[in-house]
Amino acid sequence: MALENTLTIIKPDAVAANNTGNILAMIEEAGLRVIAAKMLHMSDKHTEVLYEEHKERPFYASLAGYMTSGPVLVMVLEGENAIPTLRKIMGATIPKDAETGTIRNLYAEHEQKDGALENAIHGSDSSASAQREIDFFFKTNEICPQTR
Ligand code: FUP
Repeated sequence: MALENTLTIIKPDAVAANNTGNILAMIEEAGLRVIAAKMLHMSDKHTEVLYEEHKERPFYASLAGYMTSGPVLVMVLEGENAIPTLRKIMGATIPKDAETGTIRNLYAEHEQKDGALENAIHGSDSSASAQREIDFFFKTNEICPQTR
């Protein structure tokens, strides 16, 4: 078991639907701890950096429109195997394929709107991505690891 940090974003659809607390409860129940948090309205630049690997994909424009459509809650989570633990409770990228009881199954729209896939939550997919994403959204002194 390894103590890891990962980055999560509660996306604009889930914030707008007032599901922030429900999703946070699932994150905490999974044994993950919030060690940094901020609400922000993502810009096109934020989206480009977060989703740099998707920049050339046909869905990028709808993804950027979605991610900049409303405020998000960005957090650093700490826990044993935090990266796969979060990915497991998120469920599959496409909400209608997400396993029953996962965050995307419970809190994301199962039908795509205007081609945009709105799936409630982001979680880093590897330790390299987690480090890159945490460094992009947070300064070192904004991260508060557990001390008691
Ligand atoms: P995930 O790691 O589960 O967030 O999935 P990806 O990195 O593959 O996708 C990132 C985001 O791109 C998704 F959250 C939604 C969007 N996307 C689409 O809109 N259409 C697709 O076909 C794939 C991804």
